[in-house]
Amino acid sequence: MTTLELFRNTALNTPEPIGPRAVVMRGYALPYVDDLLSAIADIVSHAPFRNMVTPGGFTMSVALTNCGALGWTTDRKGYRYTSIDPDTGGPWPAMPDVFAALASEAAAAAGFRNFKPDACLINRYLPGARLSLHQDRNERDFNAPIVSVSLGMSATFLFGGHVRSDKTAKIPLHHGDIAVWGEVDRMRYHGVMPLKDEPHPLLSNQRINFTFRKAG
Ligand code: MD3
Ligand code: FE
Repeated sequence: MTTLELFRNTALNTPEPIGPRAVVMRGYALPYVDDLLSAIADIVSHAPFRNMVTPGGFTMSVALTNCGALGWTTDRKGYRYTSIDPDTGGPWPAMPDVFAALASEAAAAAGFRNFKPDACLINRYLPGARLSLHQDRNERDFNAPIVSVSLGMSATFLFGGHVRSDKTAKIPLHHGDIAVWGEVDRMRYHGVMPLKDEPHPLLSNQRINFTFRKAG
């Protein structure tokens, strides 16, 4: 085994703490990439990515869709979870078994037992897209963790504190990385810096991020 393989293998098995109850697991999703991408293709064929409008009237640079019983949406009336896709008028596509299994396994590896997400928000970033500093506070259950899977182009994740003006740490997120956070880290402010145009071999000029939540 080469040094690089040893290093990668170590990184894969050792969660990297970014907060008291927040970790990044480098490459954790790599064995699932093919399954994840074919599942996404199916989801997007039923519920396409779209750029939603915020309550303040701005169109988001990140395009999104959802799968699972509940999906996160925004419009001029506010942010919320709905069981109906406002664009299709039908339910969001079901959460594929491979998604739920990976989310639950990653949560357990980070010390959160019995995580059963009912919502998966899928974000798509093209070069220049960003996510400004925010808290995830539309879920009904703040006791459950959130699991995030990154695919495609790398991004710089901003990890802040409990007040918007708190200093932020910059954490690179690469293809295959999984982040898990809960408890004392659950309400931290966070965001994503504008994506650089550095194409990925598998996903070209896209970054896709899934966040698994217990929303209902
Ligand atoms: C939050 N998505 O959809 S998840 C979102 O990459 C969202 O698309 C981002 O924020 C994205 O609401 C970031 C990654 C993440 C990782 C660790 C965290 C968010 C975190 C720790 C505490 C709070
Ligand atoms: Fe968020």
